[in-house]
Amino acid sequence: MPSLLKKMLAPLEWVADKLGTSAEVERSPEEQARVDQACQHLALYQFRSCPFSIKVRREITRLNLKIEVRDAQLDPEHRRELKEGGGKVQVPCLRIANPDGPAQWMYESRDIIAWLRQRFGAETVA
Ligand SMILES: N[C@@H](CCC(=O)N[C@@H](CS)C(=O)NCC(=O)O)C(=O)O
Repeated sequence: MPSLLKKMLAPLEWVADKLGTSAEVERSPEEQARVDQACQHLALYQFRSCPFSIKVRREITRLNLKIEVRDAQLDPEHRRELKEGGGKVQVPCLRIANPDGPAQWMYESRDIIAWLRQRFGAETVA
């Protein structure tokens, strides 16, 4: 997206982010507890007003997920983690911790949203 257009759209995206989304997925308390536990392995590296990050944050809200959101624009430590772990400073990026090996760093808003829907959209949490 051209940067001027991106700057012009940013305030609208911000308002939509704040007002436009509410949790749509409801779970039993037990199911939600399992989902919350699974989400502890996830962290979203993002910029506050990046439209691609906003899209992913809205989907996280819609799916009723408690995923830690890390600011890779203003927080130098998170920026460094993203660059060293994922290989580049591009957001959004979902870090998926793996207890048995190295973490997975998933870039591309579309891929992240598709993964979250597949993992948490249906009521199947391993
Ligand atoms: N195709 C990517 C585009 C992501 C993108 O362009 N992100 C911008 C911020 S909005 C970025 O990370 N730019 C790198 C930088 O500003 O350092 C997606 O959908 O996630």
